[in-house]
Amino acid sequence: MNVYLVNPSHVSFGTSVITPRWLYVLAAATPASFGDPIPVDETLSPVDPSRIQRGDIVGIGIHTGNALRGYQIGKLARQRGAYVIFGGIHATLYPEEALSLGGAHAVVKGDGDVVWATVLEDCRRGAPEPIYSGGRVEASDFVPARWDLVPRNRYMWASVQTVRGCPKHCSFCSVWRTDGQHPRQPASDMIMEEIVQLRRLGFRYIALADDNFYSVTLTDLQLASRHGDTRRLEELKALRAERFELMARLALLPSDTVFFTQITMEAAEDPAFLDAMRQANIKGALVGVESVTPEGLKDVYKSFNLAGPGLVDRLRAFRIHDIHVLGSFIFGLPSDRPETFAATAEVAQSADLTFAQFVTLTPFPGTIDFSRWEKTMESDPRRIEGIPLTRHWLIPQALRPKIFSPHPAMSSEEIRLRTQSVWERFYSLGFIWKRSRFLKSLRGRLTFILISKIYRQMYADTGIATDSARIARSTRWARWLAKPCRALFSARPMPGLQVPKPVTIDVPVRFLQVEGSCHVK
Ligand code: B12
Ligand code: SF4
Repeated sequence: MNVYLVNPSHVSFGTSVITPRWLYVLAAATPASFGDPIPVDETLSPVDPSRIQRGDIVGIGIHTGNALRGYQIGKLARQRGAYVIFGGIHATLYPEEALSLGGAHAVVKGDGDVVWATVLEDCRRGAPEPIYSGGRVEASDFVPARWDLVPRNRYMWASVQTVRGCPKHCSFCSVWRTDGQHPRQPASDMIMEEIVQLRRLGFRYIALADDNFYSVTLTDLQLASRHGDTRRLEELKALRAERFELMARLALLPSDTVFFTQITMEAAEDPAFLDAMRQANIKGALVGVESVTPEGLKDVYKSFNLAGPGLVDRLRAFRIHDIHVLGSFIFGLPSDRPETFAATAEVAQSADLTFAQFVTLTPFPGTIDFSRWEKTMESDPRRIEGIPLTRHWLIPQALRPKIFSPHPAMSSEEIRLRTQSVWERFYSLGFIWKRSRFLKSLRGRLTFILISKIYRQMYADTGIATDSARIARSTRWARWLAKPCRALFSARPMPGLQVPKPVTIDVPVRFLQVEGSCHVK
């Protein structure tokens, strides 16, 4: 009996950007008595159904974008007599769908780290339950990934997680609802062991698959202090101290290690934190800028971001600390107007961003935006292949429309075209060349141009492309460039590398003026 873990994708490139972390976490959560699970990442190559035998167990992890392909695989595997188990964010939100359309015997809702072993045992007994609640496991129960099973020389970046959950509540995001608002940070020992294992294997680019690396803000500390909430204050200070301790240990790794994370722009308030990031070789971060207007920020419940000149200063603060920013912007917010596009392009250009992405507001399941949109669509009779637009992920890929939230002042086509023109402008040769000036050598600058163009091209699939011809063109382009690009990211394996020892640190804390007294030390 084999255990297969399948990451579905309708396109395969032979090579991929980031390791799908869940594959290697669930592999590690598989008890030894089941043997080594077989990870299959379809972004590399499609699953071969003929290898699946009666009695095998096939675990399939889905997000909304790859759910339909996951269901195809589930049905195929079930026809071949395997037990089929679904998990992942989409299965967590729509367990019934995987059971009725994906051939699932069982669905795991939430984290798989702990419950996976029970599911496997139940399958072995021939009695899986339809639904398992994995819940939100404590950070101390996070399972470190089994990187010994990762195929060699296929990925540019590996992925390690240092925090699950985010205290914010942005309207377009499902993370705070599924992963919760309490940051769960595993001990630095586990994180360091994984990273060292990856360096031993020849990875030096590591994406931190974090929801929000800046888990505690100075405002959080200030509020807890002001409310006299000592317990909360101590908890927050401990979380903050853990961040600094982790970063101090990351700084002890070989200096050519490159980390990339996701973070709110609030971190710009905290130079000590940015300094620690620089020392830890966190060279880049995705920052959700979302909107350059106060109204836009309000639309998405993100008023903790800044707009106007303060915004440019905040973004530049990262660059001043040598942290490159991938700025993420959303178009199609209710308060957006035609002039918002040019204003956004201007900010993206003047804020020293290294890369930027411009996405259109998409109502993802599990979000506040989705619930609202679903309600407004109740009376919409439109169907594609009999499927209502509110279940767009079930529409075959070739016919699937790009979903736009209805806008009070612009048509979807206008939003699409204007978004496209901002992409074209930001990634025009002249602007990329200008942005590459932080690199000294001509070779470095030319490589930067190549990477910028690849990024822009690859993004066409998940970002703004709407017609299948364009997606096919982008896919061909990306496939052609993927291999040479991967070579840029490969590194010499370091089999002898040891895990840096724990460090004791003094957590730098700016004194906060709280109604005349300084509470936080
Ligand atoms: C890192 C990350 C990325 C990275 C890397 C993706 C990759 N290849 O791994 C990048 C930046 C490339 C990325 C891109 C995108 N992402 Co993303 N990403 C994340 C993030 C922050 C962490 C994912 C992760 O690795 N977690 C660590 C692993 C261990 O956790 P996990 O995947 O949840 O798996 C656990 C459980 O779900 C469960 N489980 C998972 N699978 C299975 C399977 C079985 C059988 C079982 C039993 C259990 C199980 O057990 C696991 C261990 O507990 C999540 C947020 C989140 N908190 O999930 C968003 C998230 C998954 N991304 C999201 C989105 C929207 C995207 C994009 C579409 C963004 C865009 N507009 O382009 C693209 C899509 C890319 C693609 N085609 O896959 C959404 C998905 C929403 C949805 N309903 O589908 C999320 C939830 C963020 C959000 N804002 O809401 N992403
Ligand atoms: S978008 Fe970012 S900051 Fe907002 S809730 Fe999601 S993870 Fe948190």
